[in-house]
Amino acid sequence: MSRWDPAAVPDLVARAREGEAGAVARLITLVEEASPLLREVMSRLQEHTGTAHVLGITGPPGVGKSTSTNALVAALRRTGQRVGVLAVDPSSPFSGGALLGDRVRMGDHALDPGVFIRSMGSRGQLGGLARSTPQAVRVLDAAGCDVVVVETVGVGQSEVEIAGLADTTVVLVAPGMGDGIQAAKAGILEIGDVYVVNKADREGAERVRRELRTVLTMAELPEGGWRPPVVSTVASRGEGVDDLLAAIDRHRAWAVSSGELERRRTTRARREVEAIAVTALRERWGDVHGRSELDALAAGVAAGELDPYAAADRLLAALG
Ligand SMILES: Nc1nc2c(ncn2[C@@H]2O[C@H](COP(=O)(O)OP(=O)(O)OP(=O)(O)O)[C@@H](O)[C@H]2O)c(=O)[nH]1
Ligand SMILES: [Mg+2]
Repeated sequence: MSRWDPAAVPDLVARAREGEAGAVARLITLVEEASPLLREVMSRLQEHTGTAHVLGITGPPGVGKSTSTNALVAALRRTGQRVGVLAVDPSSPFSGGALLGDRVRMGDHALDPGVFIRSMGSRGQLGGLARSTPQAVRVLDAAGCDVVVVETVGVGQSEVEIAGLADTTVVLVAPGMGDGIQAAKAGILEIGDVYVVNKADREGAERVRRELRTVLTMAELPEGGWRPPVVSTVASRGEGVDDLLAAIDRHRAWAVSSGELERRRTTRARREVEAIAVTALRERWGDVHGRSELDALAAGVAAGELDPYAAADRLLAALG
């Protein structure tokens, strides 16, 4: 059976739906590779998606995202929920394997069949995170995950955007690094639904919490809006994790009743569709590039026979 055999898709999707880890992993690899099989995979997954709650976890490097995710997974597992974890590292090329650090910190769950953990890079990927993250979420959702946690390092704008498109976005800060003020600069004060001051065992945690509270209380809130709470945790000891889960649950209930969940999912879908369309356009563009059409147009422009706008119009017409 060839690597791209479309005949293998129905079986692969069926096995993933039964929660077979190998099949889930294979589907996410197809997502990373922007495989031509994705068209069929996504059409088969469609009717089985929409039930997972997508939890975005972001914050500066080293703030404790993986440790918190590990603790959250443990708490969710105690209530019998199935959990998917996507650790997205925008600075690394896609690898298919778990990053060493994540493997160590989430190692508690490595053998649990109710937990899927996957690291995804994005550098050099077609369509980037805007396409691959929602698609990987879709795979985990269809595989029966009740919650999908997307951990992203909050360094660049695009990562902040990805994290901000979760159903519930949790922003982590810690004393002595990326405190309240720095967080505001990084733009993460706009995207959090729940804020966590992690490393509450460290000096300065209380001050960071107060600062954050103050900033969040000052923000104007529309009628019936959501005021993000601030939760303190010591993720490495699992302290405060139940409070965090309770805050997440409250946000989820509000998002459902206010219509915000639907709005966010629509926005997420819009980005995904856009990314797929732009990628397809680029591929067709590549075909045009490869043809002699552009050469002829370029020669015409260089010779002064054609103005560049007219040439571009003809090129676009060739894209069909
Ligand atoms: N003192 C203390 N250390 C913590 C706490 N939570 C996490 N750590 C430690 O902080 C370090 C970084 O934790 P990670 O969970 O890897 O942080 P991260 O945000 O996932 O890091 P990146 O993925 O590299 O951005 C590890 O050494 C953890 O053991 C905490 O509540 N208190
Ligand atoms: Mg991490």
